[in-house]
Amino acid sequence: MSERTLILVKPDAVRRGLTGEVIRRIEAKGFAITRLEQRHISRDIAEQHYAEHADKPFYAGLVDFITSGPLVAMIVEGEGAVAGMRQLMGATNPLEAAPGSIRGDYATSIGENLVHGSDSIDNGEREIGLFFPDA
Ligand code: DAT
Ligand code: MG
Repeated sequence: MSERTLILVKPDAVRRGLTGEVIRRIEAKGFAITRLEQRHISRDIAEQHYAEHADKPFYAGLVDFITSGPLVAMIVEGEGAVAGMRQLMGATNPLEAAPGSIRGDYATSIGENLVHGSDSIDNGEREIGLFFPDA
């Protein structure tokens, strides 16, 4: 079934010049990028995006980080796109992410792990509604 997922190239990846590499991997896999925009998000959007983590000790740092510079937001679509993008991204902790995944190949810090991808179809639709309300 074709699905939609929200992908973010986080500010660390934009700063490091890895936006093109992330896009290349998504395209090479065969998923479609149907919306793409670079933007610097507000704290309000960041807090809504990460609302499920509001009670975690890392939440304040997470909001600071995701608003620390421009990010690139995308809607990615395709068969199994939610789980497929999680595979391309690798585990949340880059030190545990498999080599060959984006986090496994390019990151070491759990706080600055380069990419976001929705973890379920429902969360994907919620996050797409937040970033691309007209999509
Ligand atoms: P994911 O981004 O793989 O979906 P998540 O939803 O559990 O992971 O957490 C959201 C982000 O919060 C994650 O990408 C990085 C940050 N984070 C998670 N666990 C953390 C921790 N133990 N310390 C610092 N930051 C953390
Ligand atoms: Mg998550």
